[in-house]
Amino acid sequence: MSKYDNIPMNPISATDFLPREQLRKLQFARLKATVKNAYDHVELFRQRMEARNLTPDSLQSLEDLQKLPFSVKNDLRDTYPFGLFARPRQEIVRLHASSGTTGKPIVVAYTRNDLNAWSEAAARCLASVGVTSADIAQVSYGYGLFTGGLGLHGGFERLGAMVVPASGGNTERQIMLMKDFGVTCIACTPSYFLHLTEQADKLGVDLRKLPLRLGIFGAEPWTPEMCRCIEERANIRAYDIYGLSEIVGPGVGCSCPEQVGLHILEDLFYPEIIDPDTGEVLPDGSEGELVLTTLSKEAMPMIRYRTRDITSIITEPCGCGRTIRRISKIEHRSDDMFIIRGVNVFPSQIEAAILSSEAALPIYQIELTRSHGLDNVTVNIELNAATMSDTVAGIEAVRSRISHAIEKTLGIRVQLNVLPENTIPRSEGKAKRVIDKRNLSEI
Ligand code: DLL
Repeated sequence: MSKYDNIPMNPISATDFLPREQLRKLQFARLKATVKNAYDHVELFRQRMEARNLTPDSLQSLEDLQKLPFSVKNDLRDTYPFGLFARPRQEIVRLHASSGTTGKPIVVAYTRNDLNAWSEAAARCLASVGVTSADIAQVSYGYGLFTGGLGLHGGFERLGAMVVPASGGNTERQIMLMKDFGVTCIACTPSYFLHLTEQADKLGVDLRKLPLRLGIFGAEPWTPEMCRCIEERANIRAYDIYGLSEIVGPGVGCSCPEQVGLHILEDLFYPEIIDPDTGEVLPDGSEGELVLTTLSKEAMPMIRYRTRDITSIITEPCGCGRTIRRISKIEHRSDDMFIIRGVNVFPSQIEAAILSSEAALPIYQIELTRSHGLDNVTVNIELNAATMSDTVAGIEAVRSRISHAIEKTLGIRVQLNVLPENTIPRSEGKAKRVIDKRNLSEI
């Protein structure tokens, strides 16, 4: 039986399969309308284009997009709260916001058409992994200003699935709902799902025996090793969904049953990969920073938005037949990286190493400290009852195995602390992997 036998084709997916030439025509028409909307209604975009002697008519082909200036997260902060809106207040029907690290959140807006387009985008993502109206879908992303809850909710409803709007938290109740309602599909962060599996074990609920068959995980970087760990623990297929508030929320792209990379809904979001240092556009296949341009947003068009997410465009056609291109799994952001003794380190490398060495749950936190101008990294990893040994020698053996795996991956030795169960705080949303205790003014 092929992995597509259980996935009926939904008419909503038609655009995923457009011939490339037709798709490019659609993209260009939408790009022109988007740039005109931004130029006519958003002062920041108009000023930046004028500074380069550009008008919307300067766009003669899709490639001309490269002439336009980038936008960045600070543009949303500098124009807080409503400075990037391209539509009058009366046409805006929803706001979302994403908490920044520097106090004020960034605010994003949607017209009625934007909300419809968003739920359709989320629905296309869900349809591509086989969600149908027969599914019972628990949405355990937070509802509220965060786009996760309401975004996935809209997608599932658009497909006609029966939605359980559980929101994040109250883990015991989540498990009860899953069991009592016969939930077939769950949407939450991968780290929260891992926590759900842990709690289910404690409550004596065997997730593997429930009707749960697939998970829609995203909102944070996670490794293929973590994906396999989740799939085995709950006997489900774990799919990856990507998005960011500035562009729309969840629904920018999603994996498919092939589970290699994520298809970007290219008719709605135009992807480019750039060198994060020079801003130069890189050819397909090269790793760099993902830049996205919205092609249908009315309330808040975004032109060449630098996401800080590191990925590459996959050029090979996908076995699922979709013509919209894929990006490789996003395992890190350009601002996630830290440099330890001259070596560039991403938290995801540590996660992969932990999971390659032990059958332990990847519950870990990375602590950065600085002394005498040198950065140090300490990895705290929690072992559960099954992996934790009763003897000091046993614990030391586990510690040494993980430590070696990390050293092999990073090429440097790090301090590793093995902690007992339940010492690292669990998150209901995005996991906080790195605690940065460095005083960065100390050099
Ligand atoms: O996290 C939107 C979302 C909600 C996506 C639910 C998927 C599911 P923000 O809070 O604005 O929006 O955070 C966006 O999260 O730039 C990435 O760094 C990271 N991210 C989102 N999805 C993924 C993913 C939502 N599948 C930021 N893999 C993005 C890796 C992801 N990182």
